[in-house]
Amino acid sequence: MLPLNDTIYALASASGRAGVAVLRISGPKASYIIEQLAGKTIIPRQASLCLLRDPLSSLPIDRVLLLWFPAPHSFTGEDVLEIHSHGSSAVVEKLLSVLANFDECRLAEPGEYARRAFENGKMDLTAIEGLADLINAQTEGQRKQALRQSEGELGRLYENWRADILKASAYIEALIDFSDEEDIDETLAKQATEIVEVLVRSLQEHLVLSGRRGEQMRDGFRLVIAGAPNVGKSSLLNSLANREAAIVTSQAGTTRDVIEVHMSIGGFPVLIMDTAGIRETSALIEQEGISRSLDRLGQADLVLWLQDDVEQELDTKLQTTLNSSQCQTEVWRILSKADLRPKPSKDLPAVFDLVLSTKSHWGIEELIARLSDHLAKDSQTTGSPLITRARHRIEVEKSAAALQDFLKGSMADPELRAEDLRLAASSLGRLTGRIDVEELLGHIFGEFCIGK
Ligand SMILES: Nc1nc2c(ncn2[C@@H]2O[C@H](COP(=O)(O)OP(=O)(O)OP(=O)(O)O)[C@@H](O)[C@H]2O)c(=O)[nH]1
Ligand SMILES: [Mg+2]
Repeated sequence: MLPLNDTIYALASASGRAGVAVLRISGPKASYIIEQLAGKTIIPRQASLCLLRDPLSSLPIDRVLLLWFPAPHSFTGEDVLEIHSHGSSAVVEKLLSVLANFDECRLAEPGEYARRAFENGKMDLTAIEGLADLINAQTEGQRKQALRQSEGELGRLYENWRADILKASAYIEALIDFSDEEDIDETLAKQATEIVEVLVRSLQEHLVLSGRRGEQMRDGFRLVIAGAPNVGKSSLLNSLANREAAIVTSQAGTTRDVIEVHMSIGGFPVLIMDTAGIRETSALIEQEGISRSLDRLGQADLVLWLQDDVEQELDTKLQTTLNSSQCQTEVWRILSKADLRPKPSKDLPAVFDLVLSTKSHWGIEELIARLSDHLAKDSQTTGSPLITRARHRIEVEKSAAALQDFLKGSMADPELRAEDLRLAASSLGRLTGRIDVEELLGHIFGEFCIGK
């Protein structure tokens, strides 16, 4: 771990030419730095216009705005100084080199400000993860969810649950102490059980409600385009992406690798995957491509199954494909190349959800509108905050399993029941960073760039 008593500094705004650049200094030397550069003390939390001078030469550096946040009322919980200077690289370089001349003052490591905020109890781990997501948010839905999490909503939920588990633990500990008085024992066991029953319901509801929705919002909803060769899958990908992302030819078996395109549909992040057409083949490369298609179908959140024909045997083909890929998710059946049919909408068999033609750009808008509705329904961000990471899901599942062990187990072994509760509480504690998280920290803070 890096020493916490160093004063750290970094450019908080993006590098490159800009109107204004923001440098952030955090640590015990910050107030000394103000005096040395500005030649005066300044009022906390008020913008002060100052001419900064290099303390070695007394020559002016830049006229800047200073913001001064004395500890503990700052982002990191330490003394923090923000310098809003002119945004040229010359000004920024000069300021950084002047700061480097101060003793016990060094450039911050990536994520070090957030780490100090965590160490000083300013934010729990889920809030820090939310902050990383907020900085990286690319769609409106991601922004909303990340903001809620960075404000500590998820952390508070987990901490409340952990407090309830500790309450139940206290009853069990008391039961261990009074173990010779039967009626007291019974009451204590009953009180602990009541708390745990409510908790199990809440945790399970949280898992079910979140489904994969929180993770989808963060990592993207996985939309897989699949079907037989040559039905127009790659053409559909290109139409949706509005660019020639995949090669289209009249030859069946054109696409071999999975082609991924990230895009935003109705404010939601979507990862669209175009896959190799599925058929029996002896060609080695194509076989590998098809095995990748099946793989992606197994992980899909929604499948667009394309057909350019309406033959009965295609139903069997779809079914076999879904079985062999272990695809559990919703499938929309789409009749492609509608321009080749005389009256596309009238002879549409009921099995199809949609008809489209990429050639005449027909039905594409409707598909996007339906996807947009589907995502909105699937990702409502009201109600309790959602699980956004696999790390959260795993710990909540572990905690729920330990609580169920508690309910299933016998009260004749109170020590074992106490251990169930301890396990349940420590899973939740790891989520907010209350306990043994050292090994996790490097990973989480590594997501940040320098200056955050
Ligand atoms: N008439 C018509 N032709 C289309 C349409 N969409 C695609 N095609 C043609 O169908 C052929 C196959 O298109 P692709 O998009 O490469 O089909 P694919 O499903 O990706 O094929 P594979 O990658 O081989 O599995 C090309 O010649 C396209 O020009 C359409 O809406 N109407
Ligand atoms: Mg293709």
